[in-house]
Amino acid sequence: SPSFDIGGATVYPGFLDAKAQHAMVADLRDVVARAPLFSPETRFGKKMTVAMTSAGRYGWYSDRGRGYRYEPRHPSGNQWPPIPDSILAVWNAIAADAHAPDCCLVNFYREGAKMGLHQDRDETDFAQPVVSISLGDDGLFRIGGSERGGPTKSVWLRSGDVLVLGGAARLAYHGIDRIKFGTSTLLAEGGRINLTLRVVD
Ligand code: MD3
Ligand code: FE
Repeated sequence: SPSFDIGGATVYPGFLDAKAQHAMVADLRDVVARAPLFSPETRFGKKMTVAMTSAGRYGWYSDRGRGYRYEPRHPSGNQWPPIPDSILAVWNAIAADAHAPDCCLVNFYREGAKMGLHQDRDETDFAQPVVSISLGDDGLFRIGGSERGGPTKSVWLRSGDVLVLGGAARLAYHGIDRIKFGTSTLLAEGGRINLTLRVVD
């Protein structure tokens, strides 16, 4: 399917059909059963509005004081569950030449949740891309350059869309300004899921 560029990122609209999306949601229900969603606190002790969990060798974690980092275990003390094959298949279709991902961060946006502009730079090799998969309600994605305060562009990400962040876009500032709650029937409970596949180390 045709792709387009936004701020150096490549968007593949409708990369996943309805059947593939439902299969992925079923796999994610197993991930969340083994590694329950939690809302991390920033370094400053402010609770994030997005609920998260992870799959893979590493998971993303943050708490007051120490801030953002990757951890080999869920806060329960258990290892993160493996990344489901349905999700790895997207990486293999789009980023086959890159290293294998060792983290799939699962972001769950309930009504009113958002994510401020930030860079992802806790990984060791910025030559490795990040692949993002959107499921459920529409989300307004914003991307700028590699310096804070520069111009930004926005695009609505819809269920089944896939985004690849490579090259200069890998260090771009980006975030989710808002979601349009109730725009998709994929999730019975409503809301938006974003998966990001990453190479941590
Ligand atoms: C650009 N997630 O988890 S996905 C994140 O929709 C994150 O939940 C957003 O930003 C979400 O860190 C945006 C698109 C995305 C993901 C990773 C990137 C864009 C990116 C890494 C580098 C540059
Ligand atoms: Fe990010």
